[in-house]
Amino acid sequence: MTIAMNPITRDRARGLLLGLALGDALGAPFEGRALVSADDLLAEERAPSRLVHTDDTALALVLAGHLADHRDTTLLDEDVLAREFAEAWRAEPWRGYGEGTPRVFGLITAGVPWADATRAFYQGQGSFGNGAAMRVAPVALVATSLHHAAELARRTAAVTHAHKHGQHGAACQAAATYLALRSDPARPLAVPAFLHDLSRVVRSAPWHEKFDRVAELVRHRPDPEHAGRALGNDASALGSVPTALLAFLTYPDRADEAIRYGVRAGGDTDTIAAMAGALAGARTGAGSLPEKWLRRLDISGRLWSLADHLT
Ligand code: R7I
Ligand code: MG
Ligand code: MG
Repeated sequence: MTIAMNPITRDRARGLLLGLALGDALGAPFEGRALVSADDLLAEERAPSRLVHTDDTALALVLAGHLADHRDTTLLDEDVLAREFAEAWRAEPWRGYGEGTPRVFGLITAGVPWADATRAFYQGQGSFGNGAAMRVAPVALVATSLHHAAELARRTAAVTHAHKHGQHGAACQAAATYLALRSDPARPLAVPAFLHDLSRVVRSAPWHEKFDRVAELVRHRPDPEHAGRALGNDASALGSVPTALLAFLTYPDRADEAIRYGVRAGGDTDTIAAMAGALAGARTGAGSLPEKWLRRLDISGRLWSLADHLT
């Protein structure tokens, strides 16, 4: 047991949500590109246009709002949460949703219970996509323990992702965010202990193999293209959550660099950078995020006030 129980400050809660949204919005223009050069990313960083968030942030906002609404009661009401996710998609279907989740949302909107809707695709097993992991970070703000973070995450995942790896992905990202949020920023992050703690709540051989690979890669500090190839950069949970973890563990004290690393890993760039940004922002706080990025972000104000509601 290595968890430092530092208090959650408002700055770190804001950093979690804003880091997620910045990673999403900076990564979005490159989603699906195998390679993202440093020059291409720099051009995007310097552009004057608004940074526009996608489904990753839109659904994280829904979840954060849901947790704030249920803070003093049940924390989660899965039936309500499923409907709230589906409503967000119906209101803004153009926000870059993948192919599978909108089909689930369509069934939920038509009145099909989420437990049936999520199994209607992928041969009854449900999705192992990263869509539950990308939006899950806010649960770390209300979880009372590492196990609680993982358990809450699995419950939020189940309303869209029935497959065990979709749920492991959410548990991994939520538990990692919990650890990042509670870590002592005045001390270097202890990577082996961090990964050991994650392996206690994500009990699955393929995930443990990924954690071992992350431990090795952190030591060698590969460039992000190599990391994307070595660990994965697709839209599956197992093929993207560990890569975001590597981005954070490579730059635990530099949220901007963790986000850049996530984008430059290629593939599912918005989602990998969103997850890396949530982790790093939770450790370093909103004060560490580049001002010039925050000024361009389309929904800074809402994220800011939700973070304050949740702390
Ligand atoms: O998980 P999900 O919401 O996707 C999130 C992604 C992020 O990149 C967002 O930024 C947005 O672009 O979408 O949506 P799903 O469609 O359920 O899963 C994502 C992808 O994982 C799918 O398009 C499939 O390619 C793959 N996938 C599967 N493939 C085969 N068999 C997920 N589950 C399966 C499966 O069981
Ligand atoms: Mg997206
Ligand atoms: Mg994506």
